[in-house]
Amino acid sequence: MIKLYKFGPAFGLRETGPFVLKTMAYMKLAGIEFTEVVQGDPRKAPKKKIPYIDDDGVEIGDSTFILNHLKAKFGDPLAEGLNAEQLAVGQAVKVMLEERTYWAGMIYPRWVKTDHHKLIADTFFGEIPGFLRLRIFKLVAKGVIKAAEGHGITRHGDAEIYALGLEDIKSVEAILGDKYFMLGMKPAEVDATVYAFLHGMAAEIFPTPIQAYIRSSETLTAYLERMDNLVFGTF
Ligand SMILES: N[C@@H](CCC(=O)N[C@@H](CS)C(=O)NCC(=O)O)C(=O)O
Repeated sequence: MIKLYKFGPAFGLRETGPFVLKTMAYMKLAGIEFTEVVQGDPRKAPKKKIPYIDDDGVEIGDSTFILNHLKAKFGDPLAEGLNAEQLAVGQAVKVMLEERTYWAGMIYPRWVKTDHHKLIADTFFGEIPGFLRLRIFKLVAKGVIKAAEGHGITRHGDAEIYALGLEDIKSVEAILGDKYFMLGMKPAEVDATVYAFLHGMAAEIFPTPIQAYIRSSETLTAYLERMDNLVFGTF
């Protein structure tokens, strides 16, 4: 049985790692069985990031390579009936959310801004005694802030960063329109990414202009509910 290494639920979210939730959503939508293992330490992962899977002793890191492995092994049921243009739209939306919106809507408000540092430190490093906890957290946050600088998102001002994220979210909303799923009436691979990232960015506990927009959009909230029901079977 495939083992999926994840952070686990917190902050009122199904899972704190959007790339983990994407992978879970994909496997559930594709009908692939797996077990979940909590792994809070990315240094133990093959690519030093979470998620990774263990498939019969073979470890694979990175959600895209995990999905590629699963598609090679089990086929690609979520691509059935889709044409090349639809698949390309899915690919573009996926990369937008994972490589840009993620930085504007999740990394920046949670790790770069200091508003929620205590909450995050207490959640992720709760087992470390109080006097050390914030110091360890600050060390980890320093690495994330450096990565955000390298990515480039923090070269912009606060309003600019959220404006970039909002452009992306509004594009997702426009593509979704009145369809049930991003590419039509049945869920596709891109829906795993869209669901996971919207779910994370809509978290009540982390207010941002992006969160407010998602929560105020009937299209996006109905989609989130639909996907959540489909993935977690809460109909
Ligand atoms: N491209 C990777 C991204 C995974 C990722 O960024 N995971 C983050 C948590 S959301 C992580 O493990 N960060 C730890 C670190 O960078 O040290 C994927 O698709 O799986």
